[in-house]
Amino acid sequence: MAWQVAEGRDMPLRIDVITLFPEAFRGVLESSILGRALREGRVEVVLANLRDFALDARGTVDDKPFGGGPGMVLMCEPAFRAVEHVQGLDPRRALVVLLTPQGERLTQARVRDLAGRQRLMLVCGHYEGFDERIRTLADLELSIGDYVLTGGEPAAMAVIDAVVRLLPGVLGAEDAASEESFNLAGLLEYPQYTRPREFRGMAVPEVLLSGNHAQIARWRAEQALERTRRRRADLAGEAPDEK
Ligand code: 6GU
Repeated sequence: MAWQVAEGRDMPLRIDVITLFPEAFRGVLESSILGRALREGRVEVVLANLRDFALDARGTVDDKPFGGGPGMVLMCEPAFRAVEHVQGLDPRRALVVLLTPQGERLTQARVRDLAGRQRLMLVCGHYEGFDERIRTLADLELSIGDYVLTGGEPAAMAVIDAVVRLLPGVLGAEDAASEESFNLAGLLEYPQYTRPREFRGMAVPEVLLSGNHAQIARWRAEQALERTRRRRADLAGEAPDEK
């Protein structure tokens, strides 16, 4: 109906997480902004334990790699059973996201894309790796940076946090606006200060105390651009400074 098009979503985002460590998510999901978003029904997070989908009663989910080598590899069957079962828990088809250091590097543009979906399923890899065939379950593989974690859980938490803060009503109107103006411009934030005006010889820049809002806005824009050039020339669309 014409008057319903504004939001583009008639149910809150649902995020399913498949993990060997569901308990690791509890604290993160209860904390401040995420906790409030969940309590207010702005997002739904459903945790599934991969071990519950093992073929044997002992809950075996990993095995030795064919061809030899160190460590254990996540087996196909539990992963396929888990993803297929969880997919069926809701009529909306979830975008299946595999967390792996070999995935696409997560960016704010991808976070915006994910925040616009109806349903996500985050699958956390573990052990030394997973059977290559598990990749066929994924619509998308994501990494949160060029370093190696012992498992995908901290990466899944980072994805959840970054996505949920973009959902309607999760942050105040001011923060939502700053996401638009600054992150869309692709710049780092400008420096911020609060009381006291002077602390251990470090003074708050005069312009911020001036009450001249046009001048303050100009100073902040200059600072954001300068900071981005110095620290992240890649974001400013310039060659990085010599180290
Ligand atoms: Cl998604 N998983 C693991 N194990 N390590 C990572 C990662 C993911 N992203 C960066 N490092």
